[in-house]
Amino acid sequence: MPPPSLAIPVFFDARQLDHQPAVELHNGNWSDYAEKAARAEIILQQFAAHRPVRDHGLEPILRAHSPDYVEFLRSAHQAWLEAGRSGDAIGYTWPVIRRRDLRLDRIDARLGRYSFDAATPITAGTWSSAYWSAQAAVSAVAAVLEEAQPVTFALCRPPGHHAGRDYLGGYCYLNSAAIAAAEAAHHGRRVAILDIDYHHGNGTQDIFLDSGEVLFVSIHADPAMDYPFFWGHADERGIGAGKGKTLNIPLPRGTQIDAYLEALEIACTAIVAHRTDLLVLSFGADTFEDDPISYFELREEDYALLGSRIAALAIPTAIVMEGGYAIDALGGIVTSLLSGFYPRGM
Ligand code: Q9C
Ligand code: ZN
Repeated sequence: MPPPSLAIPVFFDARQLDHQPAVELHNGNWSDYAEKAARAEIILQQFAAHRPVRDHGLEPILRAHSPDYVEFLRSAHQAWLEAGRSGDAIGYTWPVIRRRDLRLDRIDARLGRYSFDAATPITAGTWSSAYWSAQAAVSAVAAVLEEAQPVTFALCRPPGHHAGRDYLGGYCYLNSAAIAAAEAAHHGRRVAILDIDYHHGNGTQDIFLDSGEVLFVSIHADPAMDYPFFWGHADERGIGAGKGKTLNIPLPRGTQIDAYLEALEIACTAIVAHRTDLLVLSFGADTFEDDPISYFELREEDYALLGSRIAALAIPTAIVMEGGYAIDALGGIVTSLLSGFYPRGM
């Protein structure tokens, strides 16, 4: 049997490595930026080959993000330099009080308007990396739609699931999973997103919260304890046409594979009930026991169990990489997950 790397198409573009912030604000200190380019390089080493990412342009991105936010992201670092600043652009004032739609020019005002945290700097290479990360996800969905691939893997980096329609945060700029899901929905598929990153995918949830177009199911650390705190609670179930199309399953710190699989069972039931015919899996490897910023206790071999349970749904699946910061372990974790999908028998 060939290794999964030969069976599952992998999408990655080298421009995704351009984005390399120096530091982030972590628990009150400036510390080394955790979302390193090396994360992608170490995962890539697991595969004999990867497929070129096709440029689908701005159209799929604009299904999930507002035009003014996209324009901000493209131009923000240049505007930062033109304001006489150096290094990475980062906001420091957020309009949380009676927020009004003011169109301000000052770069610091725009950074506050279009972000929700201070852990997500914009560098000269950020737009290029986020753009190609999103295109990798669209390419992975296109291979499912056009080639009837049962499972594809977009090696997205920077990640995307914290980014909303008009804001960045949590190391995320463009929401690759949401963009991929909207692309599939645009092609008439019934789409669900299953988000199994350690952190709640608040951006993805927010993009689809009131639309009903896409089912969003997330298993994550209880936001009462962990980032992003303000979203991901069990009572968030969707709004208006989206009522019942958001399902959050928060779990306590210290969660191990048995309890995790019980949550996954509930998630799978919802995905089947939605009559999903295309699944986007937002995959974070930060549920790993040795992740430096997270507190679940999954072992490398557990990811094969997650993969095989999701594969047993027998729903064509585009996997989109999200977080995971135990860099040396990432290759083994991704290989373990994909081994659960292979062979697929569809
Ligand atoms: N002291 C993803 O896994 N860090 N993003 C906050 C905590 C933000 C994680 C600082 C963590 C974001 C995609
Ligand atoms: Zn995460």
